[in-house]
Amino acid sequence: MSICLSDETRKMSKTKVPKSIQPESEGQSGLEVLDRTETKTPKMFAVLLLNDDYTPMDFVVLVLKRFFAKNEEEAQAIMLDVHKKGRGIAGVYTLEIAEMKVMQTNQFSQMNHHPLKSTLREA
Ligand code: TYC
Repeated sequence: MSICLSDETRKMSKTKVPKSIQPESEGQSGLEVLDRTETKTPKMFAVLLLNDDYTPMDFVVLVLKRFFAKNEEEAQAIMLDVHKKGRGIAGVYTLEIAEMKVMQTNQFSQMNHHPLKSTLREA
């Protein structure tokens, strides 16, 4: 069984939960006591932007602002880094969010007839 826990509580995995804050035992309440060692921090994934020779720099900056919540200066810096090095990190997210960002980026680029592509890498 899993439960939604705060980040603080996640870090406490394997620590014993004091009796005073444990739910009543199964017999009394019908609920089983939660095994907190089962909760894990999620894997994180970097969304990478790939360089190409044709996508306008302004369009890459727009993508970084629109889908990756970057401000103008951050977006310019990431775009130039990708332009010079061939690829670079647009943002780091859990798997489902990272997959959504890749889809949004690639679809928006295609809609605007630019070859810009993004991809995923475990962080
Ligand atoms: N290299 C592109 C140009 O010179 C700009 C660019 C930057 C394209 C980053 C893609 O991910 C990219 N117009």
